[in-house]
Amino acid sequence: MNNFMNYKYILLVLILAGALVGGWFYMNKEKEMAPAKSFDPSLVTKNDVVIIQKADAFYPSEVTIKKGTRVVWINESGNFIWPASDLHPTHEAYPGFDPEEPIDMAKAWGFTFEKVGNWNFHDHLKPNRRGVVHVTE
Ligand SMILES: [Cu+2]
Repeated sequence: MNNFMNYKYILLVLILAGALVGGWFYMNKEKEMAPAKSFDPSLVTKNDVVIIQKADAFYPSEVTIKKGTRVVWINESGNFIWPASDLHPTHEAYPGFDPEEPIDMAKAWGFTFEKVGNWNFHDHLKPNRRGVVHVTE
């Protein structure tokens, strides 16, 4: 009887541990998949490379960064912006380089580039506004 109780107890602990580990992985995956939300421009750090989006264009529209650098778009356009990877409208050239929602006025949005390459981007709301991020090793 005692052995049987122990067996049930161990089984229960294993099930709970499995649920916890599974839940942890699930939550982490959710976090990874969710696009980073917009934030206040005061949270930009000195390690970020900043692109200001004004009403007519990105300033600058071309930046060169090292892999692992975050580029932050600050919205000074007086309207919503949506900086995202080419190709419009699917943004599949660099999956993840897409806030998946408009960025409000006077807000910022950042993306950390982990892949070396020349990543063209555009404003998803005004696709003729264009730029490029060159990412080097
Ligand atoms: Cu687009």
